[in-house]
Amino acid sequence: MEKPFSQEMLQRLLAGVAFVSRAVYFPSAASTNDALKRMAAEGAPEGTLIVADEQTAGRGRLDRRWIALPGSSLLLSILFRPTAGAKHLPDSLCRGEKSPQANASPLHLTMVCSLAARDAIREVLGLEIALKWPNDLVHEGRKLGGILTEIAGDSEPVQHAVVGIGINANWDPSAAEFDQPATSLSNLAGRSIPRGELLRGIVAAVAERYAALRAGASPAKEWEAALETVGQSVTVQSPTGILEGVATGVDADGALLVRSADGQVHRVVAGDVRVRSPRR
Ligand code: BT5
Repeated sequence: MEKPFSQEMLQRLLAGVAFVSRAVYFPSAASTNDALKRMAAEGAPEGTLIVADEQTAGRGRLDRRWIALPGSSLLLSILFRPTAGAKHLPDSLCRGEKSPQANASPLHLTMVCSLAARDAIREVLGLEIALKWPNDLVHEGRKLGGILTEIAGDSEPVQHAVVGIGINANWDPSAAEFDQPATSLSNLAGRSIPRGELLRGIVAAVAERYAALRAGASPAKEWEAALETVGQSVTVQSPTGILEGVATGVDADGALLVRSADGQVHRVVAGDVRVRSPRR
């Protein structure tokens, strides 16, 4: 195992990233998302971050497990308060209008964080990865990371959201029995991954992309271009059932557009996607 993170190291790594209001290190946490959700409920400000070296109950969506070899992954959660700062606007200006903040749906935050991770992996390691709708970081069909976006309550615009990012850095998960093949950054790079440098790169990229989102720019088009899912024949398992078709793109809200054999285009907002045939 490589050198663990520490509180001092976090402080040093994240110094100068204006978005970060507080960064807290846990050698071990049940789940960084759960720990940050508790801090959020107690009033922690936007830009609070938790980083852990180990999770004893790391989670994916739908309470699936997120597995990580201690000390060899990036495990972090970031707190967003997309509506903070909009309070001073008089009701007359907000009523019926979509304020820029209202664009920060959970899926928009997933887009921001997954694109930021992709950018930092490119910049720090020179590796080109892809994204898979809605929340996976992948390389040639192998999953190397995932994003878990959770909001307080289920109302939009989002009051606060905790986004968890898990990335396989310096371990080999390829023999693990997950529901899709797995890989890691060290497998792809063939060398050890500087986790601290990557962490800083990801948080700095999140800060930049989140500022653009709050200014009203949707990341949906860029996200669509990064999704390996688009252009593929897919089977989508969603809360409303199973759908087969061709993924043709995403809309401005990030919903996946799937054209079924009868020509109808379906809008999918949540679910799991399996690619049935490689891109032609
Ligand atoms: C995800 O869920 O991919 C979101 C993962 C988010 C993890 C971070 S770590 C920091 C923060 N704190 C938490 O507690 N969670 C977040 P989902 O799309 O539901 O995928 C879960 C599935 O991925 C599992 O059912 C496994 O099949 C597979 N899986 C689990 N661990 C994996 C790993 N290390 N690498 C690749 N696949 C994995």
